[in-house]
Amino acid sequence: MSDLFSESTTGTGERSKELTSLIDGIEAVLPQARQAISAAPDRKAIEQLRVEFLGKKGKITRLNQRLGKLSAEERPIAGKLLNTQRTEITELLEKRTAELESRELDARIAAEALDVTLPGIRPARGGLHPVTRVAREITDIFRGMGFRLESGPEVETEWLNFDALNMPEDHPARDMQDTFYTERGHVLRTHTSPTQLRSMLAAKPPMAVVTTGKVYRHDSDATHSPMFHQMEGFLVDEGISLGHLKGTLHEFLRALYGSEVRTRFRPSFFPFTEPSAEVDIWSEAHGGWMEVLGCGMIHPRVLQNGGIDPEKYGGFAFGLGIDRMTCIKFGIPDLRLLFENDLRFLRQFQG
Ligand code: 2NL
Repeated sequence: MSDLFSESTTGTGERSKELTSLIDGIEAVLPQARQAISAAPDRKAIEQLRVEFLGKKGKITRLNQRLGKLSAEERPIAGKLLNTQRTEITELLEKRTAELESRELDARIAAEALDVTLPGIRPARGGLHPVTRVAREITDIFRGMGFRLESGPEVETEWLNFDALNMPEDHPARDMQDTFYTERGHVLRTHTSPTQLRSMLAAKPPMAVVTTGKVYRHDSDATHSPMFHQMEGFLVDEGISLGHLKGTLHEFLRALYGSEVRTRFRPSFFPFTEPSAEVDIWSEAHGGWMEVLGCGMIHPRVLQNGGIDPEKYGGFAFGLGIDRMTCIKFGIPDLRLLFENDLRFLRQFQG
């Protein structure tokens, strides 16, 4: 049968019964192993077969223990045969393992394959909030006239939010009912004016600045939200008059509402401007004058608090509610719709 067997027995008489039986045992193992290994479905089965054939209590090991019962002449014959069988089984296990690994890899590649020709899943398209759109439209007009855009913190010192703006301790707007107080000496800004003062303090005239952002007041109904958006602007230089204020705002309103717009300046009062005015536009749809802006010449005390010499410089300032402007522009009946973020509402302003 085996070359080893015939080689080793040439010349020297009969082989022992023990050797014959051991060789039969050894030669029976390989076909068994070959059959089992080729049928092993996975690597776990391979491991079990490795233990069954080559492990400490495995078939090959047990046959190896029987070598001790052979004579010194016969032992190498069976020993050599056992070694070649062990090597053979080891190789079979390795080959099958490699085969299974490559099959696993093929399966994974097939399972994870992407068809790059399939149409993608389109992300839903977003749009700018109508308040953002109007804020950009308005600030773009002022930027076109040479104003620069600035923003500032929403938690402000009481000093910048009130005192510096000529609103003393007993001013009604400082009342707990209107203002959200945070930690000592701080408030959620009730207007963007403190940011304007920061701009004044940070630079020297001539300057022209617009500011937009969220402001907060303790107030909530169809026309008041506790958080709303304001835009303010100011210009400071030598020799600034009410004429500059009227010209600038008239130009702004023509750019926003069209060159046919009719405007009206009406005397008013703000603590931080003197004189002060409110600006109306004529609305055919509304059948009357509609207030859109507040403005005035910056109060000398406010200029001083902004680090500007009121003897040398003058300036004008103005403010408007962006949310109100948005409602007017799109005919939105209730301010609260702007803050609910209902997609059915917001989708109407995509574009
Ligand atoms: C309105 C009116 C106004 C200002 C805002 C201002 C700011 C500084 C100095 C002087 Cl730092 N004035 N801002 C002036 C007049 C009116 O807003 O109706 N806002 C919604």
